[in-house]
Amino acid sequence: LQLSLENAAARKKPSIGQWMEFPGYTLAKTVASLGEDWVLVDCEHGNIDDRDMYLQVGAIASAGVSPIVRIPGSEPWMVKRALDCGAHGIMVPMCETKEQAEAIVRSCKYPSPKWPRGLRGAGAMFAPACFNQDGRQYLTHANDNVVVIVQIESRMAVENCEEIAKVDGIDMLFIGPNDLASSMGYFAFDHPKIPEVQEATQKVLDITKAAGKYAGHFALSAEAAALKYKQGFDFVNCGADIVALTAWMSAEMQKLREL
Ligand code: 3PY
Repeated sequence: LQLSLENAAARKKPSIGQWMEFPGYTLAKTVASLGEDWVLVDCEHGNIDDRDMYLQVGAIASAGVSPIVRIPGSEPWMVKRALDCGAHGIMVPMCETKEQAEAIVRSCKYPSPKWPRGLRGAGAMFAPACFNQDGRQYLTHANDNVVVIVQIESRMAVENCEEIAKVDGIDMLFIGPNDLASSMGYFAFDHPKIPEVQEATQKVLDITKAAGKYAGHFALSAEAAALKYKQGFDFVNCGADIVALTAWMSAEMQKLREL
């Protein structure tokens, strides 16, 4: 079991994912039973600590779905914890330069002939089970199997995205449209209707594809995700647990008030 974007492309179907902000094993297991290709555990903005990250990543993998972890920053120890618990992919917020992207790749790779400057320590005790592998198989294949995703979500990142996309070991550039709009001086939630944000989004998509890398985008509904897939993105979530819960509960209460 591992996230295979190539398979998704060959099936001519986008890879479909969900996004988790809440903590907990049972919730992760429930969310991961809905037929996704991947579920993202958001340790940047979610209420998810190190212990819950371990539980949720294990729950998602045991449901046959690829767990992706968004870490809070880009410190090597954050990368280490997320990969050691068994994430199939890691998402790092706010990558703005080629140097930052190179440092992230070093943190993700075990030292090897291809990655002599890899920094990852060899003690992943729990990750092999999340790949249905033993420890030796995991250590042998992790450098190739783990998907390394950096977020492009500032004006500076857009300016530098060609250099970032070319960094060996970066597999995907993922646009955070809310932060991108904020960094350009707009209200974050207005991003779909801001021409400057949309031009930057198209530029990042074109450059990412030209570099032979995958492109991802954040979305919170099927309609928004479909627009991004049609535009050419490979990897888009179509919701988030807290958004689903609050929208459903408030709609039901509203209905009840009107009955
Ligand atoms: C953004 O929209 O800025 C994101 O990073 C998604 O959470």
